Amino acid sequence: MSRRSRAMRAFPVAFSFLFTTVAVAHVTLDVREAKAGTPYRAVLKVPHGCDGSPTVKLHVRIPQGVIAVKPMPKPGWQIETVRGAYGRSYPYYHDDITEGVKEIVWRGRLADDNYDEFVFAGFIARDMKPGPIHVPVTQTCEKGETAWTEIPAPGQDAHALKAPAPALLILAQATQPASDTKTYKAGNLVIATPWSRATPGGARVAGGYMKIVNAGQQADRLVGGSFVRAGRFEVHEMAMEGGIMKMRPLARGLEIPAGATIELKPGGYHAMFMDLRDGLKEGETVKGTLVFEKAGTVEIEYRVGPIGGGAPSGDAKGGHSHR
Ligand SMILES: [Cu+2]
Repeated sequence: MSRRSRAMRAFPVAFSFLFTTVAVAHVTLDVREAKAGTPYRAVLKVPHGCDGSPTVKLHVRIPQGVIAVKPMPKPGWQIETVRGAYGRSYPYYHDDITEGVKEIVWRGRLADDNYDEFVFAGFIARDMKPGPIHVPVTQTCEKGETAWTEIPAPGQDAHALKAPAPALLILAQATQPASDTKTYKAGNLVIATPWSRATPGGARVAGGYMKIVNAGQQADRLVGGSFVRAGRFEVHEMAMEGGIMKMRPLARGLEIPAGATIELKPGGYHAMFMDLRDGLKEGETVKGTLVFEKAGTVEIEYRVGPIGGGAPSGDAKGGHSHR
């Protein structure tokens, strides 16, 4: 490097030292707060290499509770992901998910005097407890490596650490809309609190959930219906197929035995809205119909809850109640 360029570089370095905190020199997240139960776009900022050596690899470990992770491709960089079991199931959009991306590796080259960002999208699990979580990152350079994996002890200032892991503060989940116990009647059937979930961008399907109570002496059958925002409506069940839970349409509809309460819920029976024309947003209500073999057609409204949210009334989360 020439004398001249060295001199020119001295100025910005001096200024950044005066006007910004030490943390600028670390690998950090651009947005450092996220609400439980909301999508999160993680932007990892890489301000320099390892002691002057260019970065050739960034290895990111996804913390527990950050689910449905997808890395954003970067021109000039190769992406590798490691998938694995979450060790539990998380409600997410239409289904419950139990596995996903747990590690991301970017390979490429970033000169020490350049800055770059590495992005992944994910979702903060609905039941994440408020408080800090950490995203350990290992930065490998042509010469050397920095493990951004130090986690401050309770009460300790992260600035005291040499190579702190990028931190993200989880905030309490967005408040659920007030429980709405709207019911609809069709003959001897009562349909309670139909609901759906907000859809991530571009999704073409959504699930419809509710409780159906048959107060009559005869069985009935949910054989179809409609959803104003969807091209098609189907009634689905979840079934084990080769060790994997899969959903499939119920060709003869869903039986509602006399005296029984059938719950349509994530991971179980559900209405399936297909060919969605536009996404569902939290808080809106969307009209539809249900068609029963005996009770006929009934108009209902679905309340749209958050992505990955549960039933609006807490009691709807119990086990199957139809046997
Ligand atoms: Cu389905």
